[in-house]
Amino acid sequence: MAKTPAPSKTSPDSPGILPADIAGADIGGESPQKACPVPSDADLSHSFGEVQAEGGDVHQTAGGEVALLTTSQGIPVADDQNSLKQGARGPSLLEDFHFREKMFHFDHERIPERVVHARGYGAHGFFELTDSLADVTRADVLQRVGEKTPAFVRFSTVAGSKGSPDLARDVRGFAVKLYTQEGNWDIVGNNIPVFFIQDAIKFPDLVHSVKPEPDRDFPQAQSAHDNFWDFISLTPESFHMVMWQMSDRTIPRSLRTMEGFGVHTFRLVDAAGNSTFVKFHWKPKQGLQSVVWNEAVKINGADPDFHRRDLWDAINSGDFPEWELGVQLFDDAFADSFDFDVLDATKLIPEELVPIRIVGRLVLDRVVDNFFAETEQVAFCTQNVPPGIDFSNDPLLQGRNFSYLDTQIKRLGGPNFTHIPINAPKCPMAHFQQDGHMAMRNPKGRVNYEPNSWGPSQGGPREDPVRGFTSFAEAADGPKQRVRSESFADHYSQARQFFVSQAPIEQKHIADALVFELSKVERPDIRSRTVSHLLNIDVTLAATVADGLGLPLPEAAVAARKPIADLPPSDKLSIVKNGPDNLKGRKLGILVTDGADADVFKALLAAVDAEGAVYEVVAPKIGGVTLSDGTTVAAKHKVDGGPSVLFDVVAVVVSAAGAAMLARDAAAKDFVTDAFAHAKYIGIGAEAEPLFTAAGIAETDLDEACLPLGNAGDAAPFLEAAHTLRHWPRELTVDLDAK
Ligand code: HDD
Repeated sequence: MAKTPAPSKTSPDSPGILPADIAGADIGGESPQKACPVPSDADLSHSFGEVQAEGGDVHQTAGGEVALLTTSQGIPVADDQNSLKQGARGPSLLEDFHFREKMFHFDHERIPERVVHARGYGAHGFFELTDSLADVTRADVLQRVGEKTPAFVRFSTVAGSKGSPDLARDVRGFAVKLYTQEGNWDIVGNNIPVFFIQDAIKFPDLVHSVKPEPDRDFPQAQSAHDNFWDFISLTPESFHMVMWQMSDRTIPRSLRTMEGFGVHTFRLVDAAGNSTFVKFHWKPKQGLQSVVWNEAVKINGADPDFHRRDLWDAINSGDFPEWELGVQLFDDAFADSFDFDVLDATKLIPEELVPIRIVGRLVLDRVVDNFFAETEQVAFCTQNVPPGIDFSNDPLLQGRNFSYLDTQIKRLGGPNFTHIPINAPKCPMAHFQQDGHMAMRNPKGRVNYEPNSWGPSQGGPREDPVRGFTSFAEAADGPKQRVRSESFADHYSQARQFFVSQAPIEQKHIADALVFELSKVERPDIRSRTVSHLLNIDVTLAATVADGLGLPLPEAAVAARKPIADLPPSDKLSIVKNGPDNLKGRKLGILVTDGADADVFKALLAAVDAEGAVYEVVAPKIGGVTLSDGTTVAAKHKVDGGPSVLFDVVAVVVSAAGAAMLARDAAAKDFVTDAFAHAKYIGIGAEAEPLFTAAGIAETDLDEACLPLGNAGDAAPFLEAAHTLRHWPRELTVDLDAK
């Protein structure tokens, strides 16, 4: 008879959490004051305490009191390591309700990802009003200066799946939910103030074209393919947005360094029913900043979570990102006199024409407790507006108002998604809606209809014609027809205005991006048709792109409206002209080896601190290095795990032996060649030269953004010089397209 092995068990008490002080080094591998807090025992017992409060029992272990593990029916679990079997080596038993329940729940863990904006990252915060808009709206949230309203924001890419990389060239969603005292207000915007299409009926086509092609299911998170450019080149109205998409706006350095826009024209409505048109803007206090394309491609490999990690780290270190809320207010007279239709979402109103009034600030100061519960389940709907805010007739907005509610029902499984805490209003609410899947908030009593005659105490809520939402009484009349208004017909003038508003280096990036994208398009006729539109925007741009593709210059596309206007440049449309002038919140990467100059290293840390910046140490071994004075420094990254693309500014502080060793290491050479190619400020320690030489950067290549770090006194001036973040003239010397 075969021997039956003894049943084995592993301890359910091993928590798998490492002690917080595991590094044991003198100096940490990253800015110590910025490090994410490691959960303490107290934090953990707190969260277990909450589970316990929901009905869990407690259980004594060697480590103290913990919550008792139960099934979701509350039945205490004795063994969560082994399924129930007929004998130790026998068949598993259907009777094992604990196994079946656990597996059933796991099998149903996923919900459909969003059809667009699937990859996103959210955080909590607040909105504070700094200038009352009581003069133009009755909206409660916009009345009292100094009042804070809880907020949740979700940033996203559009085309990629939930697991796609953060640095895809893509529009970023910027969706804000304000939990006002008169209901939730969702401003579901993007980081670009215009959109590809004018009518919502084209949205499924636009999205189908940019998503992976249906037969092969690639490319993922890319617009660089035939279907997208086929659709775009047949949709002239998209070309203004295409200019933005091909600019560095779609490869932001951080979610914290992007603007947000409500895009559409909305209405503010006062108590007397008067309406003022409004466009919403979020202006980052951190300044605008983007990466360059070659960097974006490499960041996607080095850290596909670059943006979410950045936001998480910033908030957890107390560096709370902040945006100002700006409004452009205008009346019918302006709308009538404006060159474009304010209902056309492919157009913006330049700030020079209607200045922005700053009325509030949005601060993100708390990360989520649970990604799924909050970021994944949050449901934004453009239709969520409180009394005092209303829609315009923009046909894109009108269509969105249907789509968002509809999609949430599918995605979150039923009409009760407003019962999920992240979606529930934080003000009182009462209505007669009832039942449905997963109803969590169930009214008591007999009455579930109105009117009823059960009196104030039993009869339930009643409407209030004064406090309640009333739509702006806009008169509308006209034949039913499927038409596009003539006033939407100018597709190129603002595209041209955007292009001429860019700094020369930004114009070069737009041309490079177009060449890159179209070089991935297989059909020459699609490339050519795209360039035919560019000819209506800027002849030099079109010629540069055609040349970059090796394509004969086609005829210009026929414009629906002529002449194409030569609008004045608007500096606010450029990133470079609106960038930061300091290093606050920026990251220095310091490449070190054993024996590196301790004085320089410590002076760098002090300078980083003074700048309000952060640093991370990159070293040959993750265990760290010993500096010239014997101080040990833990590394945050091993050299090949910490490429320079992860940093805004880099410094190389190495010993002579260290430089000689790194000069033979491909990843270390990439560290400096990439930093150089991406026009970054580089601090060069006294012994570092052999690494640069080995990387192909000769002494004669070094420019004014390659600064010496010969002694401790060089550290602060180096970081001071780096305030502009990039030395753009260098790009023209390292890029073949520019030569
Ligand atoms: Fe949309 C999601 C922004 C046009 C239909 N959209 C979605 C999100 C943002 C935007 C930020 C993600 C929200 C989140 O984080 O959960 N969408 C925009 C902007 C648009 C726009 C700024 C143009 C001005 N969208 C648009 C149109 C339609 C949709 C024209 C359909 C008629 N959008 C959706 C959607 C999504 C969505 C299918 C997918 C997931 C979701 O709503 O919750 O309903």
